[in-house]
Amino acid sequence: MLHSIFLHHPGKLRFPFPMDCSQELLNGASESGEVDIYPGGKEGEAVRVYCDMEADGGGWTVFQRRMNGKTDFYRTWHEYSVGFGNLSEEFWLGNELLHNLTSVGPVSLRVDLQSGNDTVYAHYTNFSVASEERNYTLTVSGYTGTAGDSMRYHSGRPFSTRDKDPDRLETHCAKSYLGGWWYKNCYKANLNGLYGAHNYPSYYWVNGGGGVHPGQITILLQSQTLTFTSRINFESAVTL
Ligand SMILES: [Ca+2]
Repeated sequence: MLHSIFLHHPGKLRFPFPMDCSQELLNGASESGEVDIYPGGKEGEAVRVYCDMEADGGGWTVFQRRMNGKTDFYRTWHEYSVGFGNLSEEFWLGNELLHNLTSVGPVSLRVDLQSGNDTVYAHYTNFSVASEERNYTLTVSGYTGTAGDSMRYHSGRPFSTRDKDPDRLETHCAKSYLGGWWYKNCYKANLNGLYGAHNYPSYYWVNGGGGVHPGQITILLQSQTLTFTSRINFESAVTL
């Protein structure tokens, strides 16, 4: 009872209009699920997202998930810009939102790859995506993890899709590898590529001489400045 009063009384919330899932974590939400966030502040529009409150301390805004291959990821520039799919299953939240979320301050990126019972991850302390005028160019650095650093190869690259290849000097990689991504020539990570095919063009994550084609992928974002453990304080407060 007290729990629900605490959660739903805006005056009690530290962030009544959370800008991302890390603020929602600080509001006391301790279970993963769908939440409205306000990336543009309280005057801006609400955006429905899925918050992961379990991985690495929680507070992660899930940006992409693939789990069953039901959603087509071979999409247009516009579709990647505004986002597509279903928050409870597979989706891409959208490049415009990705730019907005990563332009307010330091943001961490986490990629979780799962195949059967095997899971690996890649964590980056610095992640940002430029504006559409700059073709959503990727900046990523500061790797730690168990998956290998396959994203660094893509840092500095524009996004490209089946209908738009900002870098015309090289192969139209989005067409060759059936996804939308920050392709170079062409990839070491291809997390929006064709789902479930177990051969080279469909590797999601190239690591050394091999590749990973996992059954489940999630891409998570977190504001670096808001990685706290205050959830513990909240939990002790509501059990009074
Ligand atoms: Ca190209």
